[in-house]
Amino acid sequence: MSVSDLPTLREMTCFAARIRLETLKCVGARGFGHLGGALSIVETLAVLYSGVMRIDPHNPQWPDRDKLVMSKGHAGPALYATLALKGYFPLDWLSTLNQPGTRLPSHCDRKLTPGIDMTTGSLGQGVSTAIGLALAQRMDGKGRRTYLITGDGELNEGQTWEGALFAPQHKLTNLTWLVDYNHKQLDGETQDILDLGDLEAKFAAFGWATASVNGNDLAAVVRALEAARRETAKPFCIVLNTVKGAGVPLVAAIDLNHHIVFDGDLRAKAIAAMEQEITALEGATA
Ligand SMILES: Cc1ncc(C[n+]2csc(CCOP(=O)(O)OP(=O)(O)O)c2C)c(N)n1
Repeated sequence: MSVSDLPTLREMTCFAARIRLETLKCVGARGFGHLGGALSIVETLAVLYSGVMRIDPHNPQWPDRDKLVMSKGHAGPALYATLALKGYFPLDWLSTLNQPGTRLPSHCDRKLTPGIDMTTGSLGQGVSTAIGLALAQRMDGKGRRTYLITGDGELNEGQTWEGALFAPQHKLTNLTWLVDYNHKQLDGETQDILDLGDLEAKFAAFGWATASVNGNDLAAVVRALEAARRETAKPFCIVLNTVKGAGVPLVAAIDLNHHIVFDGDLRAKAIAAMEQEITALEGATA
C-alpha cells in the first residue's frame, strides 16, 4: 500500500463524513449509545477501509483477507457504518442497532455481522485475540495483516500489557496496534483514573516501532499506516491522539460523552449539521 493506491484525501474526507453521518443515524435510531468513542475513531476506519486493508466486501469470510479487531467493541456503530458504506450489508440495517433480533448488536459480534472479524466488548481481550490472528496469518505465510484498535482507558486492563510484551518478542511485524488516545474513558479522564504517562515511549520500551499522530487528521493516519507497512523488524503501534466526539461539535462539547442519550433536538441538530457538511464537501468535489 502506498498513498498512490489510496483514494484522494478529498475522497477519504467525504467517506469519513459519511461514516459519521451513518454513525449518528445508527445510534440516533436507538436513541442512546456509545457515541463519543465511535466518533473519535472515524478517520482511522476511513483510511483502513479505503485500501489499506485487503478485503472483499462481497466475500466477508475470504480466508486471505486482512483482519480488524475492534477491541473497544462499544465503538461498533462506527464500524457498522463503515461496513455498510463499503457494501458488506444494506445501509438500512443500521437503524436496527441493539434492537431485538438485530444483526448489529451494541458490541461487535463476528457471528452476527458480515465483516466483523472478532467478537469484542470485554476490554483487553481483543489484544490477545488479535495476536492469535496475527500469529495464525504468519503461519499461513500469505503476507496477511491484522489491525487492532483499542481505547486508552482499555489500556488500564492488565491483559493489554501482556500482549504488548508478547508481540515484539515474537516479531509480529504483521500486527498494527492503533490506540485511540482520546484521553477519556467511561466516567472520567484516563489520567485521573490510571495515568498512561508517555504512551509512545512505553510501547517503544516494550520493543514496538511507534508513531504518535493526530488521529483525526486523515493524512497523518495515512502516513502512520504506511510507516507500519514498511516496518520489517517490529510490530507497530500508532498512538492516535484524538478527540472523543470528534467531528460532531455538539457531541464533543458534552464532557462525559461516552454513552449518551441521543434523541430530540441534539440528534436532529447533529444530523442536520453533518448533512450540511457533506453537501458542502461533495459540492466542492463535484
Ligand atoms: C473488562 C471490561 N471492563 C469494563 C467495561 C465497561 N466499559 C465499557 S467502555 C469502558 C471505557 C473504555 O474507555 P476507552 O478504552 O478509553 O474507550 P473510548 O473512550 O475510546 O470509547 C468501560 C469501562 C468493559 N466493557 N469491559
